[in-house]
Amino acid sequence: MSKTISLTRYLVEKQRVDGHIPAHLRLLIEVVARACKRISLAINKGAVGGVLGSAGSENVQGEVQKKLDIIANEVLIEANEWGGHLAAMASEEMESIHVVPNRYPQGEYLLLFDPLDGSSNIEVNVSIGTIFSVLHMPEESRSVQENDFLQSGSRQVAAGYCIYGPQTTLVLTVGDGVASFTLDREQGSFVLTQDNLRIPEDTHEFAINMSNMRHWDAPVRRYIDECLQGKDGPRGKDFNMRWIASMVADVHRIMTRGGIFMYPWDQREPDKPGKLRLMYEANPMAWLIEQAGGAATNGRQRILDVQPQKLHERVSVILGSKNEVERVTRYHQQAG
Ligand code: AHM
Ligand code: MG
Repeated sequence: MSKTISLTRYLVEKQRVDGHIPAHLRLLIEVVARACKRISLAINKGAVGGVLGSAGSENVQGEVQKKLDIIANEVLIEANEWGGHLAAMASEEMESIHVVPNRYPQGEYLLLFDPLDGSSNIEVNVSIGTIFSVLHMPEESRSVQENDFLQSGSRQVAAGYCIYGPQTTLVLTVGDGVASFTLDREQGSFVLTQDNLRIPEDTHEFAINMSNMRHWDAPVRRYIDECLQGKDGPRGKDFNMRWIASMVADVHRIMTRGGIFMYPWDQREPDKPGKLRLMYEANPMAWLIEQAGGAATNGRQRILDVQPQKLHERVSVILGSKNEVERVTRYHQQAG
């Protein structure tokens, strides 16, 4: 009989055998995974569960909130606030941080999440996901404040995403590689289905919203132009394109078979560095991608080295197969 390894066992072994994660971090990750299971169930019910459609409100980014955005946010908060592992949480759907209420013990970790990424795909029954990032409270900090969250991505102690697609899959790093777990609905538990995920260094597949082409900066145009010229152009090979419009799904494809994903700065909003959020979208994805042998930059700098100034800060994102990301980054450097 083949041995199945549950997420619980994987994490216990990371704690006990490898000494890689403290007990509180293990429990925190388990609670996040449990919340993802609940979100997955709500998504599966769809129209039958009355969870589709708009909630009639806007989030801090001025985006219309869907019912499932709010449900997923509440599930994550309720699951995580009483366990004693966390000091506070931050979410794409909340303007300011959610401090763990006084009636519960305060822990030493900070949790950030995009509760439901790719919300534009909810109604059309296309893959969506949850993205999360865990930081340690700074030592000197007594009562937790928003400033405590403003740490670069290189300080993350755990990061992951859960994709709600044909399967529900949790992809996780605690800093020693990337593992992926598939939800076994009969057992109600996540089962290890791939360890040590590796992203091929080269690719012939890119993911970018081509409708924004006229707004891009020169280095991004140059890269895509060269890809589009195919095997008769400077790259000497044909490229394929995919764009799901759920970062989780696009990144998951890259985790599985390589590729490059870009949501770069563009001229539509010249004062904003990009569309995607640094702290709960780009940072966790960048760390996962690096841990799987890929690379992630904002065109000029490693995403994990960006020092955040604001909780909901945005960033230009270029990530995936190492050689392609390095090429786009080089084009930015050459452009000065
Ligand atoms: P969301 O967090 O509000 O869902 O927005 C983020 C999403 C990403 O998942 C995706 O890569 C991108 O927005 C798609 O944007 P666009 O619709 O401009 O192609
Ligand atoms: Mg998102």
